[in-house]
Amino acid sequence: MSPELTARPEHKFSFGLWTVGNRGRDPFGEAVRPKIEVADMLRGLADLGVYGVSFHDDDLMTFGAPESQRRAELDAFKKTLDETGLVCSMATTNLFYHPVFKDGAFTSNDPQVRRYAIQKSMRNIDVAAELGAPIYVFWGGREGVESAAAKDTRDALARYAEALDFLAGYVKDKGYDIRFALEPKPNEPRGDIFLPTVGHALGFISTLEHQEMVGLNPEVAHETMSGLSFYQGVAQTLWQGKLFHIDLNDQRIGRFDQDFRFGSEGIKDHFFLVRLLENSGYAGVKHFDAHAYRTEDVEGVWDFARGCIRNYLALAEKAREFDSDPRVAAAMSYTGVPQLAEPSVGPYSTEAAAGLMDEQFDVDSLASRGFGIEKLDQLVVDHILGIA
Ligand code: GLT
Ligand code: MN
Ligand code: MN
Repeated sequence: MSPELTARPEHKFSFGLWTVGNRGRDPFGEAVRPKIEVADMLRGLADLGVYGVSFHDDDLMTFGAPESQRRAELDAFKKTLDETGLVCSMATTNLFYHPVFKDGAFTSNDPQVRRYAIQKSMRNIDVAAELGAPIYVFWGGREGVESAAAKDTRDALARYAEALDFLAGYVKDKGYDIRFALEPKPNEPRGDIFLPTVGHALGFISTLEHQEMVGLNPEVAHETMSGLSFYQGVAQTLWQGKLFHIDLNDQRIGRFDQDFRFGSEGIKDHFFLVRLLENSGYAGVKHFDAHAYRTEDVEGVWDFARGCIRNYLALAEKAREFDSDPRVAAAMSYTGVPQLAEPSVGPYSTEAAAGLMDEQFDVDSLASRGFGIEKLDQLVVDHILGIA
């Protein structure tokens, strides 16, 4: 195997400003790394062959600063995007950091906070449109509760939907070419967060007024925190045509949100994930929402960023090798993988139902079959370990 393990823009990798910009603060300790200037982050990312960057309003333009200063910060960002050739691939609102959002943003019990959160989002949607960002993410980190006595969840979900309907109306009214992507997370920073998993979010989207313009931004770490299979969540999201964006990182089950370097923990899961993304025709960006270990200095930050890319490209190469191995095709055929793509009964008709009723099944013979999955899965492991 001789994969080229460095990125080119056509791979469509992206990073958030807050990822390489993470200074290692955690609830128990202060920053351990110096601030990297936005322009230096963009240059560093462009040098790695990255395609895009994403930002929160407050990453880019100083919160509460006069409009003239915010405009200057935005113009400087646009200039560096032009110089580096990077694309602004996603934007989002910081609705979690300022104390005003301690009880939530779109779902705060205080209607004035809710109106402010929607206004803050509208302002940054204008910026996203100016920068040409096609995706606007909503991560509702503060949308939740510690005590279920504090909110009627049904009201909270109604307010959440109301805010998204309003903002979708704003995008349409302005004629912006922007789609929304909701990012589920089960907990942290709230005790319980609304829309905790991919499944909850997919169900919620079907209640929205402009549901065609709302999809998901699932994150490896968040689904894994719940002990759920990220692969299965992404596969269903793709099947429902709702994979608008994806947050790639790594995580151990049952821990806090670790946001580790992509591919540093669950290698087998990530093999299947990368294979799915590569084979599905997913055309969006592959967005790394992760950060370097707190032990690292600035050099370690760039090692971290290179590692995310390297692991993705290596797994993509492994997936291609796996899919072109004739032993894999034979094992899959034995297992019946291609047969699952064939309809079982076809669409309902009275005749089809009568035909099925008349059919005789040799249940014992059907039950005696082995599916050969041990052999197939060992080929997966052999390919990942490089011993196939
Ligand atoms: C925050 C969170 C991420 C979200 C970002 C978008 S902010 O860092 O942990 O998972 O994707 O708001
Ligand atoms: Mn994320
Ligand atoms: Mn996370």
